[in-house]
Amino acid sequence: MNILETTIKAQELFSGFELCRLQEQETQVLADRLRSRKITIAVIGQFKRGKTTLINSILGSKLLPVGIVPITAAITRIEYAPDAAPGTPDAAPNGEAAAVDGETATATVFFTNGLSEQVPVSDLHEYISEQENHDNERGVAEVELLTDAEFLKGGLTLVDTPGVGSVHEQNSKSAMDFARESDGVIFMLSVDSPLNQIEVDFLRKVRRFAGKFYFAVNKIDRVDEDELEEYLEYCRSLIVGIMELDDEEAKALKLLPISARKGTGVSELTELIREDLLTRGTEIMERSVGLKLLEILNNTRSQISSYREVLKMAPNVFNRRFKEMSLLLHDQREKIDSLEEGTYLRARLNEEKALLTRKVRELFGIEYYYYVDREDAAELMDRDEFAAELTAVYDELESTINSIFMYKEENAYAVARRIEDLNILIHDMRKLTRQIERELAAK
Ligand SMILES: Nc1nc2c(ncn2[C@@H]2O[C@H](COP(=O)(O)OP(=O)(O)OP(=O)(O)O)[C@@H](O)[C@H]2O)c(=O)[nH]1
Ligand SMILES: [Mg+2]
Repeated sequence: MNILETTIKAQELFSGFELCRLQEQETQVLADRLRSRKITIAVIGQFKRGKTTLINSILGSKLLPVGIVPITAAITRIEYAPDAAPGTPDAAPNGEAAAVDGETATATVFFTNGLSEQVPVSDLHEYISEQENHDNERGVAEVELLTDAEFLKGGLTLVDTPGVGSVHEQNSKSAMDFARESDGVIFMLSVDSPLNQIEVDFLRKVRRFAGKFYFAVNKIDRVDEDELEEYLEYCRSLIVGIMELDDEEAKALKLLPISARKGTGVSELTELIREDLLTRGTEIMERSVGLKLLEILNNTRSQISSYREVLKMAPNVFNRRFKEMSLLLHDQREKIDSLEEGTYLRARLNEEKALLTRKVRELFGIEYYYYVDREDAAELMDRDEFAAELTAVYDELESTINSIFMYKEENAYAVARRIEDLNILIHDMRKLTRQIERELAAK
């Protein structure tokens, strides 16, 4: 069996369980990614290391805002589109990439409530930068930028992320969340600061999901050659330890000295990535999907175990929480009638789903999944339609909770049978976990 087949197998297993809809969806996304062969590489690192400057340098134009204070507050995905030519940059006197007109590249801002908006690239800073979108008050979930940069041709998505450890990191999807969605990571260090604990902790966690790491050491224009050598040696030994590299892997570890601002070393980095994608793109992708599948299986096992605990929950505790959930659903239903026509009701529906997801997690420790429709979020919906959809959402949750309730009420036999089913699911997931571990080890 290969990774794709194992992923499909996991998806089939999840599809048989109402409780595993989220996992079914996640494994579907993984399988689609493997089939599409589109690779995502995220630039990650502490704030102010020069991540955004590097991306601008790779794209050959100053599309994204950079600065001396923490800037990037939202995930920005950059993809190739042949028609989105961002104009010809003029030469800039200070050696930095020049600003471009920006009106011809296409940028779309996706908001957390599911709405989205096309904005001129020259206005992107209003959504991406921490100063202008303080504490993400605009509710930006993600930004998508389409440009015709040569490097992205062939299906590579490059992603700019907020600095790890910045006070603003938690505002939207964090770099860590995004690392889960990437196949490769360019990890940015810079010579003006030693590797610190936040970076060490981050690397330890993120090495569990990324199929490939590139370590870039930025701002080399600030030091002389000897200082650079010393810094590289220092980083190398730390990284070998953090990533638990064996002798062979340690020998192959490359640290890429660059100056994102001046452009030094950037083409060596892009060449290396291009070469890897050409010669071992599939392997990188499979490794990354395999690692993520492993993560999903492990998390789900613990989650299903907690669902099993709900079934075993003492009747008085369960009844209290069941009542609280029923009351919440009842109150929410009451509010439907007072909603005004003309607001973005579909976005409102998404907000309601998020609230219920949070509540179910809080009360029962179960991850309840709703599909949030971004595509349609901006479509106007009339009030009756909205009321019907929202009622359906409430009904569905109520019936799930009721079915747990019934299992608990019915008789000891039904509960035991249900627990038995879950044991089988856990057993099958263990088997798949071992399978995927074998496949990864063979790579
Ligand atoms: N000297 C020097 N400065 C650089 C270099 N690359 C970036 N900088 C500067 O470092 C500062 C931070 O750059 P950004 O690209 O905004 O850094 P970032 O990692 O994206 O920061 P956050 O988005 O806040 O996480 C800016 O003032 C840049 O001009 C470089 O190669 N050399
Ligand atoms: Mg940045």
